[in-house]
Amino acid sequence: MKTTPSLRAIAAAVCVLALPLSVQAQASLPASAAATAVKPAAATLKRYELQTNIVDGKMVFIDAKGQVNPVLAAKVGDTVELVLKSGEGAEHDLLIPELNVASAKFSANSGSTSVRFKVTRAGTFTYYCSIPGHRQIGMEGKLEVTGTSLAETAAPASAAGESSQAAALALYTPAPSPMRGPDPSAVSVAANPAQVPAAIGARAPQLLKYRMETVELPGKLDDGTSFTYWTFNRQVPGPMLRAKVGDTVELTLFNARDSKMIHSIDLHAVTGGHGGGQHTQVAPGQEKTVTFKALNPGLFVYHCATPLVPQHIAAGMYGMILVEPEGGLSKVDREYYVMQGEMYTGRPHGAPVHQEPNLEKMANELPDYYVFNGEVGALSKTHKLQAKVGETVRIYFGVGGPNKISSFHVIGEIFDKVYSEGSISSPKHDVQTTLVAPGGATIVELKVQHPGSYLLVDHALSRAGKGAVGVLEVTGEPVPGVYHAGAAQ
Ligand SMILES: [Cu+2]
Repeated sequence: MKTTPSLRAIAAAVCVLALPLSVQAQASLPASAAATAVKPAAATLKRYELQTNIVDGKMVFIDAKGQVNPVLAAKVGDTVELVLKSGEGAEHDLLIPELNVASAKFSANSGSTSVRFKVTRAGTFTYYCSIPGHRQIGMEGKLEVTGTSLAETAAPASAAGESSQAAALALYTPAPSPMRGPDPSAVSVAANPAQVPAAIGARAPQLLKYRMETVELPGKLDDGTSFTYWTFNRQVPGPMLRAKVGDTVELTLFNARDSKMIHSIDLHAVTGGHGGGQHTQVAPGQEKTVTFKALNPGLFVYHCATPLVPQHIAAGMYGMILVEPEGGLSKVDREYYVMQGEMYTGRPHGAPVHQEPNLEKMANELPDYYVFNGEVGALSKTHKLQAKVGETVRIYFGVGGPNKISSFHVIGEIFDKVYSEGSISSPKHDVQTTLVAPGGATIVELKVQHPGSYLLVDHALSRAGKGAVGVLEVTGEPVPGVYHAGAAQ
């Protein structure tokens, strides 16, 4: 088993405790009494210390001996105490639904927690972490209870089936959280679409160094509605990265100290290592670095690749990297950076609350919101796109998703050029609407020839009512003959 240095340090720190620790819970009886007493139940306190950590890319529980997801043992009548600590810092809990056991949530910030329960049933029970995705990526083990189930508390056979069903449901349905009003500290997380790195053009390959920070923060989803976003650099989408084919990119990902989750990055421009996702699973307060060569030109999506991946994406963890071809792209007057995503919330669209993610809706692909640049109004109120008549506008457009295809369209304009699927080698011309896959991108270019407000939409137009609307504001004098209201002159 490969262990990280931090894991070894943790194991060293706790290995002085011989575990499981068996403590006589009953006061010992005098010898004479013991000889004549009715056989007492050998009730003991079984104490286990479990730390969480990441081992070989999996999230696990580790006991004091370094055993991963250890089998815990107890006898009917025992009291079991589990002392739980977050080794890598992220938030977790421990559930044994069949025994009605649930710990409080614990993280580096909360410190350790413990849960104590008396075992009344024999059998093999599963313990696991109920944070979405954590069980699937490894956080589960067994509790084996020997002896005879106590008659008065033994569950009927059907109850076992019901409780395992409940456990399965718990996987996708986090405990309901009380409804609360919009978070007053929520800020705008909308990325400014005009923040596009400068063109690179013709030059020799270089080493580029990027550093990004994953931050969880309350953001404004809409007027009067907030949401806890998970972001790259406090914005949605994360910053646009720009490189040239042949460049080597060194990318460091730092996860903010106050994060509750592990985060990571998978860039679709990367060959190997799950796009970087394999080697960037980073715990709160830590950082990791990967280096890759930009082998293929194109516009590529990046996203967090930590389970539950669609949950991390739906919370805002996506962005794009442009890899310019040899010689760069043609010159245009303006460049913009726009991404579409959809969000699944506990309350309906428009509810004046702090919205919580709803994983059941996510599993069923029934979003409440569709957004450009992270929030409702990001590109129609906060950051409108601007251009002047006669200019050529290039839009780098991607879909974070996690699930929905975009039918990208600009009302009242025609794309003169479309680099379909972000592939730069052979553009299409004269396109009305272009399909963009989740985890995909496109580059569109349009020469604007008439003043006005042009709407950016997903032409699955019900989605405009759920937030997916942007504005390209074109100013200047109309070009004669292009368009006018009324009869021909
Ligand atoms: Cu993440």
